Amino acid sequence: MDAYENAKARYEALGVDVDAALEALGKKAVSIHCWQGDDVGGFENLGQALSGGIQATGNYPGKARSPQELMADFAQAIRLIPGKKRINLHASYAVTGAQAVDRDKLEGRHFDAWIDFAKENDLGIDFNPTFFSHPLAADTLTLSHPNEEIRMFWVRHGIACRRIAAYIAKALGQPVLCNVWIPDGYKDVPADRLGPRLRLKDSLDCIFAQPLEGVIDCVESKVFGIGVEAYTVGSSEFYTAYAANHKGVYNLLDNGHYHPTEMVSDKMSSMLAFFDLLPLHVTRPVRWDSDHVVRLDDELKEIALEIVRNDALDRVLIGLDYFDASINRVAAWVIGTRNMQKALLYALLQPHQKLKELQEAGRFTELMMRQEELKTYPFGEIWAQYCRTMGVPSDEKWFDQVLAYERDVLSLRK
Ligand code: RNT
Ligand code: ZN
Repeated sequence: MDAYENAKARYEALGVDVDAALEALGKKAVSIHCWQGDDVGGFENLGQALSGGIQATGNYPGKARSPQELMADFAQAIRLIPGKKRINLHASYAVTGAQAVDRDKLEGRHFDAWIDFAKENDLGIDFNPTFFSHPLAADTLTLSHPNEEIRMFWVRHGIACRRIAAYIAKALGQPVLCNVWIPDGYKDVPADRLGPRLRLKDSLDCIFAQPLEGVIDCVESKVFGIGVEAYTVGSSEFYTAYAANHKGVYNLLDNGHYHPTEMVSDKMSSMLAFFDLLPLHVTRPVRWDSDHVVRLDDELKEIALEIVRNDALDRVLIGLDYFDASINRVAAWVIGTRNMQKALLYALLQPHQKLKELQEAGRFTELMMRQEELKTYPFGEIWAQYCRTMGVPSDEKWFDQVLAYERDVLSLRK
């Protein structure tokens, strides 16, 4: 018996349907963020450093400097990633040619190049308004800004972006997730916490006023950012309550956006109990919201387990969100995305019904024993088989292609 058949037989002895697991994995799209390719730079040439309390550190050579380069790099990455993929765009990646278009004036047509790219590469698209790296976001205040003119500029940006998302959804014939994350907050102890939150509430009401076909709206909370350590307007409670009170607006969980001992894997079921959809930003926080490349670590597996064991593959919208400028950026995409998929497969290969029954029956010794034994089941052989059937390298050999791409393309960028 070959290694795959052998591995399959071991899972089947537990009652796991391996073919069904592979089929489910092949159907589940992962939304890959475009911004790993250029350190969240975008194409606007506003002369703005990355702002909003987030940071990409490192200076590995070869980052994409234009839409053409970013698309080529992304296309190279997805050749090495099995299964269904989406691309997650930010408004700052508009392709406007020689003409500069300010954020509140952006239109769907400025994303035509991305729509073509998505069609050529069989990708879905997700979208994000960009509330940072802009002169009017210099105070780290946007939708909660006390200055009405500035606040309304950002409201117009939010509305423009939802229209863009609807335009893309129509062009692709499938829904687009449109995610609002704002950096707003204060460095030090505020004198008024409620005022900014009421302004944010009003801004969101304006942005979401019109229902738009094909758009799935969501809001992303955060605990703190660099330079805004004391107070974040869009906190977890704020957005959870906002989404609960606005049908059609969902609460996105980014697993870098909580205190380090809080686990998103533990929050997901609470969201699933009240919302039909749950969007995620999967990242890897190292001591803070550092957005390191996603590794196949315990929390990633636990997140995947929550998706699978709650039968929520269709309800949880998986997006990645990290940006590491210290390593090859194409490799960063491939490593992180393959890890997300590996975690899903790991979760799909567990006898969940049996494990739940052990919990219900209070048989915790056996439950622990089984959970631990499962960790050393021959999951790698099943993953390799999945990659082979999807026509991508099944092991570290994919890296040869990244090295060749670095030699022939990335290293020529000066
Ligand atoms: C920031 C949020 C947000 C951004 C991207 C670029 O802390 O996680 O999602 O990372 O929109
Ligand atoms: Zn995020």
